[in-house]
Amino acid sequence: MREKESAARDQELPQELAQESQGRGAPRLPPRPASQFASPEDAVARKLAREQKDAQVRGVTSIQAMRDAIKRVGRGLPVIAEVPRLGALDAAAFRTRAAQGLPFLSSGVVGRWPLSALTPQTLRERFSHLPVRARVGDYINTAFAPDRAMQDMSMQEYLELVAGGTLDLPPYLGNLELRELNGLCHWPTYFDKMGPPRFWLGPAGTVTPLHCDYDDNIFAQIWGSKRIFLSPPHHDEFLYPKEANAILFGSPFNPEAPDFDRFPLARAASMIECIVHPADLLYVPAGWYHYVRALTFSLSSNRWARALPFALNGDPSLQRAAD
Ligand SMILES: O=C(O)CCC(=O)C(=O)O
Ligand SMILES: [Fe+2]
Repeated sequence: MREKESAARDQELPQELAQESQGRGAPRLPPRPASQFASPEDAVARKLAREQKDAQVRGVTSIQAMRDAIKRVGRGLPVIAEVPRLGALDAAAFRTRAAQGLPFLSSGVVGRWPLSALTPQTLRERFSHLPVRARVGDYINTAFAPDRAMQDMSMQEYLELVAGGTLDLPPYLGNLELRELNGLCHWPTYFDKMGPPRFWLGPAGTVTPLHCDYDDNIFAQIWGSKRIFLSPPHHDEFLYPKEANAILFGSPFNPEAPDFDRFPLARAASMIECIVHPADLLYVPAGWYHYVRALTFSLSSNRWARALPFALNGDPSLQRAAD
């Protein structure tokens, strides 16, 4: 069943993420955001409506209560210096482990996907016609702004654009739905309810700046490697977070080039570094901050749960009465 959740409930730049196949013919990209034309009252009403919908979908009383609970639980977590590596996990083993509230890597799942056996050349041969939307320009410092620069093009044009490899910060296909690739990935049913697969494609040097998503996340590294920094949810007090929407907070702190003059509190934040390699599956619990840089040409895909985070262990005080 295709869940009712569409582009409107997505995490990063909700309006522009999902590629809707509108009727027959080639899939088209959704329209760009029009939010900058809304009045302040409209913007507030929209934000409230979205927050209520987000809470309803996750079956929680409110997103704010869920965020607070995640941080409260975070304070009781053991401190970890590295992300543990586990083998393949069935759904029961995954859930038991995820309930500990800590990130972990698992191998033995992603490497079996047909997409893992393909190569970037396949994108040229079989998927060059796909419409894609690239993050362009200085997309780090504008990452969570609704009007950041994006460029629509075909997959072929994107691959040509980045083939030269001259830019410090290459254009990035981040957080796209590419439905044509879904059949090549066999996601385990770790979450009872999950959003559609998202794809992240680009050459070495693409960056997703520090942020946290308030949903549990399974992140599959398909081709290439990425460096990821992780920081626990309650360390937001050291990370100068800014709300992009109720379930997405961005931080201006760069763990790869720490500027402690500008962000002195960040000295107290723990930053756990991990490298994801092809065939790794990384579990990022809801509320954990993460910063991601591609070390090579890379393709990743992730899915966010749309449910009460595992770390909250079914906390009844957060559960919403049936609507
Ligand atoms: O791979 C990336 O660049 C970012 C991924 C991410 O932020 C996520 O999966 O939540
Ligand atoms: Fe994220």
